[in-house]
Amino acid sequence: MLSQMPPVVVEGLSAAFTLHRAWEQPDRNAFIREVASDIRGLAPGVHYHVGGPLFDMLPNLEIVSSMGVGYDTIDAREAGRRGIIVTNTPDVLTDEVADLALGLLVATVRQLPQADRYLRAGGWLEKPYPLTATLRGRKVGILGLGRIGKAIATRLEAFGLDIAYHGRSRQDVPYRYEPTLLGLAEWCDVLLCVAPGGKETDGIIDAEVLKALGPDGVLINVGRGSVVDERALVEALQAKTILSAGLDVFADEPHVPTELIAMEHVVLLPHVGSASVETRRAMGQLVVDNLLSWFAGKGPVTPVPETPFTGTAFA
Ligand code: NAP
Ligand code: 8YV
Repeated sequence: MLSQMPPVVVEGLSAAFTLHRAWEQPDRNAFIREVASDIRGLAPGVHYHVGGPLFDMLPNLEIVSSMGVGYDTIDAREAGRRGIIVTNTPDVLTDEVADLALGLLVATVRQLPQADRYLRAGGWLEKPYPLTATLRGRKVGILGLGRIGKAIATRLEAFGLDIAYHGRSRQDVPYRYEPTLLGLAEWCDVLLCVAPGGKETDGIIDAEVLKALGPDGVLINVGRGSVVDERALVEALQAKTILSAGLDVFADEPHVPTELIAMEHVVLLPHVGSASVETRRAMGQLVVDNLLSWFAGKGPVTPVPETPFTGTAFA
């Protein structure tokens, strides 16, 4: 384990395997080199890049069990080339993140955190809180209609809002498909990003897309911060060429641009989409289950597409 993970993972892995706790060592890299030949499974934890250089250090590595559905910090293609399995934690967090996305959308459009701050500061004693924008009649464009995107769409239907989506392919769903992201931004006035990070999506929500979203436009991002060109977003918000943004994810977490922090008309969350006790426990259990299953010779439970299981688990 490279960085400290929740108790369910530490305890679950310690009970079944020899767990090397790299995060407790004064020199993590020296420690990894020391135990390298013993390491057959890796539970990296968060904020740790796992790719070629680390694989080079671990000649007997068979499986990387990552916590989180997004695995943009892991070079899964390189793992695949080397015959190393990568697993993630899909599905168990889908509804939790979708709930958070809807909460963030309402909070952003109706200014819930700002209104809370207003009351606490005594503003209500002076005069009512100013009227806000509305969610009514809005058209929501979802970038990334996957598991979480679909769970968000179901909730948006209940809110009575129009829905369209963009992804690399059209799906058999009752929502409008926009073949380009720019087309989606032109159509909608809420752009909701729940797309994965990585090279393919890096900065695709750029100045042009934000301009297309328009002056009443709201950006909600629960996908990855890297998908948004943060400089362009700051400029669009400062110039008010878009109305507002609700962000759960940032390009360089936990660092958030000071310009965003200084703005009153945005809602900022510290990457809490899946952060309930129950959901984090379920994610952690799946990290453990992938390793248990693999080393019992039954294959991984949830391998990522770049490293499909071909029936050669070690017993
Ligand atoms: P998923 O089922 O794999 O869905 C991802 C969707 O993104 C797919 O519909 C895919 O559609 C689309 N996509 C992939 N590459 C794209 C590209 N280059 N351009 C446009 N669309 C693209 O994954 P999920 O379970 O819904 O999770 C989605 C993401 O949410 C994760 O990768 C993670 O980054 C983020 N997430 C955030 C939190 C949080 O706490 N805020 C929690 C969980 C997950 P096509 O294949 O048709 O392109
Ligand atoms: C986690 C996430 O906060 O699943 C993801 O992709 O972004 C979040 O659920 C993160 O992976 C840390 O475990």
